[in-house]
Amino acid sequence: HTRMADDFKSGYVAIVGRPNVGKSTLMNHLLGQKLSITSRKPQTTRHRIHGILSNHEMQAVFVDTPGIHRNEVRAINERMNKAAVSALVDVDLVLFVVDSDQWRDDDLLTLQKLGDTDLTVVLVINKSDTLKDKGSVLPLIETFNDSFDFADIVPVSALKNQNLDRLQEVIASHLPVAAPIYDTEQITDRSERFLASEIIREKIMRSAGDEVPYDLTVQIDAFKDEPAHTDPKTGRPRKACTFIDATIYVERSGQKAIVIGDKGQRIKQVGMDARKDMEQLFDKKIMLTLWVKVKRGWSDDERALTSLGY
Ligand code: GDP
Ligand code: K
Ligand code: MG
Repeated sequence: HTRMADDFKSGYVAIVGRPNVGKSTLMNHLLGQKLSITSRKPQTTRHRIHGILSNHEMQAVFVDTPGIHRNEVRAINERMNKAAVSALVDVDLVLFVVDSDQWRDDDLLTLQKLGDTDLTVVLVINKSDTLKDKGSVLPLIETFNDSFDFADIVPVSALKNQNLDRLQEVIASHLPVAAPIYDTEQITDRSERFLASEIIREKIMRSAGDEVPYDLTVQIDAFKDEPAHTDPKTGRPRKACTFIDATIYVERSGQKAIVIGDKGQRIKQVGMDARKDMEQLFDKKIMLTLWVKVKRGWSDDERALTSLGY
């Protein structure tokens, strides 16, 4: 048990910005753990998730948000918008993330919303690895600086882990002196059950690419930890293992066929990839069983959304 420094800092840090600028990648790489799922598709992140970074001087509780969507009519998008906005209530710091190569009016629009608050905002210019000429980021800085009073500006590459140490220092400098919010051993506020369903969803989104919309969801039907034991029949030692049964819900039978794939190839690969990630994240042996079912119109149905945990 080590004694906490008197000037230990802690607080909530919201990561906001347009879809696909790299918010989830940034959180994962700051934590050194893949907690939030990522893909090239916008709207990959549907849920709010806390990622907890603790070191000897601070604890930052990152809030990865779904992007803020405009002109969305369907129930699921309204829920996502609410999650994005409510993430900003009571945070100590906002990381406003932009893509160094592809910034546009949408970014400024999100920034305007922040302008109405008195939040401390750090501009994080991500994907700096994609810039051939580092100087080309200067007009971006100028434009954004004109429209907002940032506490700091930090260029990074989340994917390549460039300048993330500097970003950590900047974050610590803006957090209030306070005791840690979560246990310093903890890395997320989410259950393994939840993380398992997100990992499966990521593998489908990545593998099925543009063929399935984001209208699919994953429900964990069973999550059973079996401790290490001696098999009563054979007398042989059995390693600890977690049995996970999950159902992938899609909206149409055509989508079901796509998720399953030719001769079941895709679902088999999804299962193997998901299991690998889970074993790494949970640090235990996993047995994963996947099912695919059609649940018509679930993303428009408030009742169904609630039963699936939104
Ligand atoms: P989000 O929608 O803002 O959460 O974005 P994601 O974290 O899902 O990332 C969107 C895409 O950008 C993914 O394909 C990432 O691999 C990619 N990406 C994220 N950060 C970087 C970066 O620093 N450099 C490059 N080249 N790509 C990145
Ligand atoms: K994304
Ligand atoms: Mg995301």
